[in-house]
Amino acid sequence: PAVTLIGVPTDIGAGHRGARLGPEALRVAGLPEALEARGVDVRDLGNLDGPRNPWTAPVQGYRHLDEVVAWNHALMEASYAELQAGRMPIMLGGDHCLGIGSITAVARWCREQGKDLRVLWLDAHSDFNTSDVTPSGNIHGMPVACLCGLGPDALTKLGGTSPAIKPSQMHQIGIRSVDPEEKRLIKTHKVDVYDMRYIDENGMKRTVEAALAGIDENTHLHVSFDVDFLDPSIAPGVGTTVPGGVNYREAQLVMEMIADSGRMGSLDIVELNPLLDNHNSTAELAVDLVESLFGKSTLMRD
Ligand code: DIR
Ligand code: MN
Ligand code: MN
Ligand code: MN
Repeated sequence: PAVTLIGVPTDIGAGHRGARLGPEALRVAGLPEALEARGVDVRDLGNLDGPRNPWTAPVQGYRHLDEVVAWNHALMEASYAELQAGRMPIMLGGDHCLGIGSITAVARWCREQGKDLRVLWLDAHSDFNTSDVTPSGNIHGMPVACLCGLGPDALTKLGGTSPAIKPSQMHQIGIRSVDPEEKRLIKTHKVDVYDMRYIDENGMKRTVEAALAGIDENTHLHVSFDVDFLDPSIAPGVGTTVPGGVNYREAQLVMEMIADSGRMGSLDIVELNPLLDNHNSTAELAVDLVESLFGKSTLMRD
């Protein structure tokens, strides 16, 4: 496989500053070398450019909307160009508002290629807020709603057509923090959510099987990995830790099962905040998990 790393050094959509350092922390943790060791052809595009974070208050329910649009626009173009070139884009975030640009690019490409896009959203949060219901105005809490057509035109129509995806294409695992009105939206739009209770009751194996049910050779699987999916005890380096998260073994199983599916075509790694990390250990864990996504497992299996 051929991948392209796209660094997007911004925390423009987040409630804490520091995720702008995520791309470099992932490189320092050895991400390019780890992929190369798996036999992957790696190209590192370096970091995209975009506006600085003005750190201002929300305006009509959105913080930094213009800057969020600018970053996502740049990312969408870069991601789409890599897909066109036959390479798998791996977006190194940056906060999760960048999922809008990343997935809009993938959705557009899949539409043109006649591929079925499915998104696996690994996160503690559903990220389905809108400007009317957001408790914070932080756009990293809104990307899934934007992708499904709920949000400002500048974000919902980033790729021309809106919505970029249907809620039925979105499958979320690890969820344990959803705001009250966001919960209502998730139910209304019937997003497929496997929350922590589902995982506790059914185990991670059955959870991933359910989230991947029905995929075939024509499926393009986009994995959007918010590092706060993981339990804070193993992944402290994120801005919004939520207790009761996915443990190391469960995380490794998810990644290995995705690798076994053979269908992953694009990946986001977001919300890593090195300023809150313990000597880059969260970045190192993320690199471990990406190795699993690319087929590393303890034993030889076929
Ligand atoms: C909260 C926190 N739901 C919000 N969201 C996220 O502000 O919308 N934290 N995504 O990572
Ligand atoms: Mn998120
Ligand atoms: Mn999150
Ligand atoms: Mn579905």
